[in-house]
Amino acid sequence: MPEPTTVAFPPGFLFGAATSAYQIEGAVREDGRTPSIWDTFSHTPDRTAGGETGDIAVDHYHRYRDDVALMAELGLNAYRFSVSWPRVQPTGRGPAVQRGLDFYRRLVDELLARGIAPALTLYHWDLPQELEDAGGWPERDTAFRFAEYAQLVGEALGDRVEQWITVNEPWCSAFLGYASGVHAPGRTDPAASLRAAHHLNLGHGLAVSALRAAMPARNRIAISLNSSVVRPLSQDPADLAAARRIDDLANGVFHGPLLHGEYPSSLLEATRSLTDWSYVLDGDLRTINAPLDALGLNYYTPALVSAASDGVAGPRADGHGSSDHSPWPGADDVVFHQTPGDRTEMGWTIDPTGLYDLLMRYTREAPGLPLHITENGAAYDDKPDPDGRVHDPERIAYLHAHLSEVRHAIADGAEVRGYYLWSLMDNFEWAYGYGKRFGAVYVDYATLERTPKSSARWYGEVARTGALPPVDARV
Ligand code: IFM
Repeated sequence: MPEPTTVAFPPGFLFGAATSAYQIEGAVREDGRTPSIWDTFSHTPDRTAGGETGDIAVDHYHRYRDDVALMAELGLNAYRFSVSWPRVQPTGRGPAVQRGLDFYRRLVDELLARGIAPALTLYHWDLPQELEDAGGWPERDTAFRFAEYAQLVGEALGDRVEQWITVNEPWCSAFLGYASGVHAPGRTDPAASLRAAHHLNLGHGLAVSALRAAMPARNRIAISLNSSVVRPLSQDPADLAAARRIDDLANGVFHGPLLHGEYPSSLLEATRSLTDWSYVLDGDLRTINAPLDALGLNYYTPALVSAASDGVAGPRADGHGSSDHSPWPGADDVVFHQTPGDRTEMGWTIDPTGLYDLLMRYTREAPGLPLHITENGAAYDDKPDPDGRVHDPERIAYLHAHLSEVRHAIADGAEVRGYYLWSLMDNFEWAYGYGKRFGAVYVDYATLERTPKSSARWYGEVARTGALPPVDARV
């Protein structure tokens, strides 16, 4: 019998971890930072589990040096983080606050000194509250405010950060924020959510040109989409049409204008009763369609859908929190089914083939565009053993299976350049509070002490060697 072999990744492949500002930084009132929509939302009764907030989070603002040292010790060669907009530009307008920028400059310098490539996300959901008070993402002006903020950060950090991501998961901002209301700002207005989606797209496009003007040409700009793999329950034409509708709302609404310069006509048709799309002004699609240097994909689980037999869907098993309001505008007659298979603590079915399918889809739709998996990971109910160690074999199995599919896609022609595990450490999981642990590093929330789980050591070894060990050697 042949010896089991390791599976090597291409030289220079980035093995990183990802976080976002509100989920880890804390220090919400320091150095001139003002509230974002997530501060307001999490401080509103009944919006987050147990009323938990990101006030302290995991105190990364004060512990960033130790966190970077830990990443280096583990062996990671890349780190994706986000900049808190209200820390840098508190009201969402006007000049930058130097102390806010200085924090990110110190963080980036620390990363570079340890050989870890920074990947900076400009918007991971923390809109300055003042901009929401002025109308938020459904308002066109927010897109222009975002481009101005992008320029400020580009000017300050463009000399040392080469990888830039404009917006993280605009789907969540638009549809969880403005349609189902399970995310900040908690509005439940389907028409507004579609306007928000367009203005997030426009903000991205305007930010791309602001960044290109402000930064050295070598820097690379991307966007991170939580593109869904949408599967029909059957080949029945009604189920295929349902899958198409959800695919338009999950994917087409973003990669249509971003990659092809137009919204899918089927999306415009299906949402006609909610909106006439008249806020898509001349030139917007050209702005949004600005060439990208890479595409970021965040993948967790596929969606399985069918048409409702009586035309009315029951409760949605779409994994996006519970709300009486759907995050799928104009698709109330689509049923979401639980995909069979093992699930993570989020209730999300584990299906690594979805990641392969997604990578191959983008390889077909955007040939030659480098792809980065900017998030992938799993929440488990991790607990320290009596000896203080945290063993998480399920997470190792999850990572192994997904990284194998990444390698499989590379072998089949996908230009994948990097993979970022979500998340570096346990943190504030939005409406779920601190109850869902996605970290490779365990955080004791009473002491804020960090303990690498066995998956962190395992993943560090993958990063160090650039290869996946044989499956049997994974735990
Ligand atoms: O924690 C989030 C992250 O902020 C965005 N993508 C999904 C993760 C897990 O839910």
